[in-house]
This record gives sequence, C-alpha cells and structure tokens, in this order.
Amino acid sequence: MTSSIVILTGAGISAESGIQTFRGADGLWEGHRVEDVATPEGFARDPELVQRFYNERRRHLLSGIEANAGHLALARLEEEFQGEVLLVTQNIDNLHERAGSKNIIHMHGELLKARCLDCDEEMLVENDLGIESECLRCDSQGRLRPDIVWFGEMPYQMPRIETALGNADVFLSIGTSGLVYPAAGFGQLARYAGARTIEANLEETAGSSSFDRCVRGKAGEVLPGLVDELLEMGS
Ligand code: BV8
Repeated sequence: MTSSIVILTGAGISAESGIQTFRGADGLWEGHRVEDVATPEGFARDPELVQRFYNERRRHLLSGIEANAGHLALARLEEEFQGEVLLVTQNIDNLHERAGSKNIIHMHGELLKARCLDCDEEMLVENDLGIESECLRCDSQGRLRPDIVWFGEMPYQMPRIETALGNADVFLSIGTSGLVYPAAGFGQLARYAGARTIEANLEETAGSSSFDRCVRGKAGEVLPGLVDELLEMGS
C-alpha cells in the first residue's frame, strides 16, 4: 500500500505554459551570467539589474500565463490519492497553486513575494520592485528584494523536505535537469530510505541513471497517464 508520495518539479513542468527553462536553447540565463542575477553578490553589485531580471519574469507570469495539463495532473493526484502527497517545487511561478495543488513547498522562493532587507518582513508583490518600493511593515524605501533563494543561500524548509523524503514510498522528479543542489540529491535520499523513484523529463538528465524508472516526454503529455497509474497503485 503506497501511502506517501513526494514530488519535485523544475522549470520543465512550466515550459508548456510558455515560461522559459533555465538551460534550454533560449534559456533564461542567456544574456545574463548566473552570478550577475541569481546570487546575493550580484544583487549587492547591481540591484537594478537583478530587480529588472525578476520584474520582467513577474510581468511575464502575470501576462496571462496559464497552468498546463502537467500541473493539473499533479493537483488531481493530490486530490484523489489515498495518502500524503507533498509537492516540492524549485519553480518560483505560482502555476501549481493555479492548478489547484495545495501541499506545496517553494524551496527556491516565489516570484510574487518580496522580503525587506531591514526588517525581514515577507510580502506579496505583483508590481515591479525598485528603489521606490516601500516595506509594508517598517516603511523603509528601496529595501525590498525578491523573496527568492539565490545561489549560496539556503533553500526553504529543508528539514521538512528531508523528513518527507525519508518517509516517501514514491519519489517523482519532473522537469528538472538535476544540476542544482540540494534538490538534485533528493532522488538518492528518497531511494536510500526505500522509496521507488521515478523521473519524468523531456530528455536524459545528470541524475537519470539513479532513478528506478524514467518516463520520457513532455510533462503535459506523460503526467496524466502516470498519475492514473499512481492512483491505481495507491487505491
Ligand atoms: C545551497 C531561484 C548551501 C532563482 C535557483 C558543487 C556541488 C554541489 C553543490 C554546489 C556546488 N557548487 C555550488 C553548489 C551549490 C549550488 C549548486 O547546486 N550549484 C550548481 C550550479 C552546481 N546550490 C546552491 O547554491 C543552493 N544553496 O547549496 O546552500 C548553504 C548551506 C548553508 C548555508 C547557506 C547555504 C541554492 C540553489 C538555488 C538557486 N536558485 N532558482 C531563479 O529562479 O531565478 S536555481 C534554478 O535552477 C531553479 O530553481 C532550479 O533549482 C535550478 C535548475 O533548474 P531546472 O528547474 O532543473 O531547469 P533546467 O532548465 O535546468 O532544466 C529543465 C529540465 O526540464 C530539462 O532537463 C529539460 O529537458 C526538461 N524539460 C523541458 N521542457 C520540458 C521538460 N520536461 C518535461 N516537459 C517539458 N515540456
């Protein structure tokens, strides 16, 4: 009897919704060195550049982007599965929420949130962040950063994620290149703890060989069938 599924998603699950992946041919990082836009040092060096990079992505996300069949399949799994389903996403978009998933951890933060550098208050944000942005709690001005985990920063809720991986019966990795840690190590953690591990990705990844099963294809096309299988197994 399968009672607990942990899912990890990456940029690949949002690709069919029109959000660029990081390392695809037209990946997000092109035109920008990672060090310049996704590190605290890059932000300290040129906050306007970094704010512009995230403001553009936030505007794009809010410009009519919709969740796709892959997101909807995972929401159906959580709804219908007789057991625990935890969705850990590396993505900073809100498409899992828009599809109806509820038990979500955004381990790398969220594009629609900001954090105050002075009082650490977190707040929802839909407009551009910049030097005129005010903190809702301490009234500081121009001191808001995107509430996003950059390279060299600790991902959110790691203890909760590690506990879930240690108790998982199934670990499902979707749409991630398996290049960034600690997320890239989750499959091994789950497997050591006895989980069956499945990778659903468009192409082979750095971690494919360590999964029990690899399902190749677009998330929006392969996830509905895979979710049917998991529901069949868990019922
Ligand atoms: C930390 C937010 C420690 C920003 C991101 C050497 C060894 C081990 C680790 C390190 C090392 N050197 C440095 C490190 C640490 C570093 C790291 O792993 N670096 C890598 C480059 C080696 N990691 C960190 O810094 C992390 N923090 O380690 O903290 C610590 C300890 C104590 C105290 C303090 C700190 C933090 C990393 C988080 C960085 N932030 N995102 C933003 O989004 O702008 S990373 C970003 O890239 C994503 O969040 C994601 O995590 C990562 C990888 O992206 P993917 O989602 O996988 O996307 P990608 O394009 O790569 O792949 C997409 C896949 O989808 C492809 O395989 C493609 O084939 C597939 N696909 C495409 N279309 C579809 C599809 N699949 C299905 N359907 C489709 N339609």
